[in-house]
Formats: sequence, structure tokens, C-alpha cells
Amino acid sequence: MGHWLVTGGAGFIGHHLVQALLGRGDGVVVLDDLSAGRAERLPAEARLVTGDVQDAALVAGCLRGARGVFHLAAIVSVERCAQDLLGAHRVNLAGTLTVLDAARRAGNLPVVFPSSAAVYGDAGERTCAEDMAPAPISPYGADKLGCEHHARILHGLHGLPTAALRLFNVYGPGQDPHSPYAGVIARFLDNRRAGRPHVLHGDGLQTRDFVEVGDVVRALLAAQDRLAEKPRALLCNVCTGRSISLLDLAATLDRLGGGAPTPIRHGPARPGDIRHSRGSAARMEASLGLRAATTVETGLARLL
Ligand code: UD2
Repeated sequence: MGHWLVTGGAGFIGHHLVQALLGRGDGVVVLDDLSAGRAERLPAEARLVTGDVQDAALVAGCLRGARGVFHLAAIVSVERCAQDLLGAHRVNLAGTLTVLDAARRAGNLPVVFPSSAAVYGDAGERTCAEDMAPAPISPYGADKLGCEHHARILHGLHGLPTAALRLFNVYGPGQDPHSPYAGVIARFLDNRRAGRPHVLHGDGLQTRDFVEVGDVVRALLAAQDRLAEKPRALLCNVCTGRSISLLDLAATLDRLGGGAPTPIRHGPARPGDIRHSRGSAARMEASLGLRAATTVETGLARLL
């Protein structure tokens, strides 16, 4: 059996996936430009190739003898994608197209990649299900939607097996709280440790569907298993189906962590912030045979 190529394998989700693959005895090649990822968190058994996913020859080289691809390399910050439109578009869309094309040329190797809840845009109070018309409101979401289309089209044209997983708000160990684009849970935990107040953007009543990184890794692996059973173009949410407000998140942290509650300040609302985000987990259960088992309470308790 050949190795797995994991692009972005030195990143937050990527390094958890690499550990899971190595843990079951699989070979792994990581392609990462280390712009956000960190080489030191990769186990020694993973072979690291430092470079750009837009480099077709490099990607082709990494795929020699491979059995499939997990394509996680991306600029994941919604804000940064809006500031650096072309740069982020090249990495997120052209980078994905480079990987899909290389996988096709290498003999239709299966490609699993994260899409995002961002493709739904602002769905109001509705639960986001895959049969809803996507309506991204950010360049990041538009590029992720473009990746989904290309994956489905290459499956139709050439039979390339692909799976696009629409990740909701992912959290867990190893998420860098100091990046300006850190997720809210990493930031709240860091505030708590440092004795700093939480700054809520707006009233704090916005809600999110928080999914633990271990569940995301299980979904990525299950998607690859489904593609091995039968070539197809899979598309599904990875979420818990439940959402909580930021105020409730802060209160839950206080309750689980004990000690003095972390004070809360309210700042201006973040421009373009989505008010509510909750996914339907029905298709994930039906097509991946998987449920996001970790509740926010359990996930937070582990992080504390
Ligand atoms: C998440 C994803 C993003 C994209 C998007 C899709 C993360 C880190 N980002 O963006 O990649 O998939 O969903 O819609 O998961 N907030 C505060 N105070 C803070 C930090 C955040 O109030 O100190 C608020 C923020 O304004 C937002 C919520 O917390 O309302 C969640 O923010 P986030 O940056 O963790 O994630 P989000 O949903 O913007």
C-alpha cells in the first residue's frame, strides 16, 4: 500500500490527521509551506516536503506511489482572504485545482478536502443542510464553493473520487490562540489562563456549531473509506447539529473551569460576522456513518 499525501499536514487539523494515520500504521507524506503550520509538531515518521500546493511538479512528485490525498492546505482566515483576494484565491482555489488535477493524472487517486460552513453564508435561523442553495458572503466561502464544484465536475468528467467536507467551527488541542485569526474557543481559553477579559464582538448572542477536531479527523478518514468502497463525489457537513451562543460558551467555560468567572467586555460587532450557524448532521450520519460524538462540554472539559 502506498502512502497518503496530506497537504497542510503541519497545520491545526492536519497534524491531528497525520497522527491518526501514523497511529494505524499508514505511511504519510506532508506537503506544507509552513506559512501557518509548524514542522516541529510533526512526528518523525512523517516525511515533510516544504513547498507550495500550486507547484504542479512538486505535487506530482509527492503523489508518486501514493494511495490517496487529504488536501488540507489553505488560507483559512476569512478576514485574510478578504484582504488578500488574489493571493488567497490562488492558494485556496488554484491550489485545490492543482491537487485535483495531479490526483487525476496519477491515476484517479481519491481526494478528500475540507470545504466550509462559509459556503452557506448567512442562513438566518435555518439549519444549514447540503440541499440548500449555497450563498457565500465572503471571498473565502466563494473559493471553497468553487473547489466543491471543481471536485464534482472532475468526478463527472474523469471519474476522480472526491469528498468535500463542509466543516463548521473546529476547535481542539493545538489551535494557536495567538494568531490574529484564532478561533474563539482558543482565544477564550487563552484569556482565562492569562486573566484577561473576553472581548465579545457585539452582543455575544451569535451562535456557532462547534465541532471537535477529533470528530473532524474521524470524518476525513471515513470519507476516504467511502471513496475506497466506490468512486463518487461526496459532499457533506461536518458538524454536531447543535449550536450555542458565545455568552453560553463563556458561561460554560466558567462553570467547567471553576474559580473566578472571566469578565466579559463587549466590543463593536465584527463586519460581515455571521449571526447564526448550525449544520444538519443528517447527511454526515447517512453517508459517512458517523456522528460528531464530542459535545462542547466534553471538548471544553478536555481542553481545560
Ligand atoms: C469560522 C471559521 C472560518 C470559516 C467560518 C465559516 C474558525 C476559526 N473560523 O469563522 O474558517 O469556516 O467559520 O462561516 O473556526 N468572537 C468574539 N470574540 C473573540 C473571537 C471571536 O466575539 O475574541 C466571535 C466572532 O465575532 C464570531 C464568533 O466569535 O461571531 C466565532 O468567531 P471565530 O473567529 O471563532 O469563527 P467564525 O465563525 O468567524
